[in-house]
Amino acid sequence: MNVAADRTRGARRTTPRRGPAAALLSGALVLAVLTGCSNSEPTLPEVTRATSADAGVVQTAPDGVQEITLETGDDYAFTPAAFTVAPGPVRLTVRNTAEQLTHNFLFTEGKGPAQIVEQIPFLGPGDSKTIEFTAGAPGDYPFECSFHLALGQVGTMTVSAP
Ligand SMILES: [Cu+2]
Repeated sequence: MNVAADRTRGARRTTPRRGPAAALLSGALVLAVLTGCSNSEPTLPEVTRATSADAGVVQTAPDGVQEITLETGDDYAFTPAAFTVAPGPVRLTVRNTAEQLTHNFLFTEGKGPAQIVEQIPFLGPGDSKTIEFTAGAPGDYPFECSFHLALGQVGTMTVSAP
């Protein structure tokens, strides 16, 4: 325990008891502060999540498959929201570091040059799931978390030209 804390405890011990008037006054101050706070507009959680170093890095596994890991959390974002792979097999992991939010991952229907049907239908807090698919025609493949599509949880996978 540090010295400052000890000093505070000592001071509290020697403080004379306050009367009911003082208690009422401090209660009124607390109310005033709370009322002040309630004026602020509700906002979406900030993206303060720290992303792991491996997120978004496309690597080739020993079996020759391209691997990439995306992260999401207690916000409405994929990190990174954009990445590029070469045509060929892809092993994509989505890691949900959230304590509260459940997400999913799917390629947006009817948007890319071809439909990639593999998806992660449900990714609970703390879960990490992997799908494998083949990246075919070059172009941009939009993906989304359909639970939070309205909150802008989307991204784009680009398949480069061969
Ligand atoms: Cu989501």
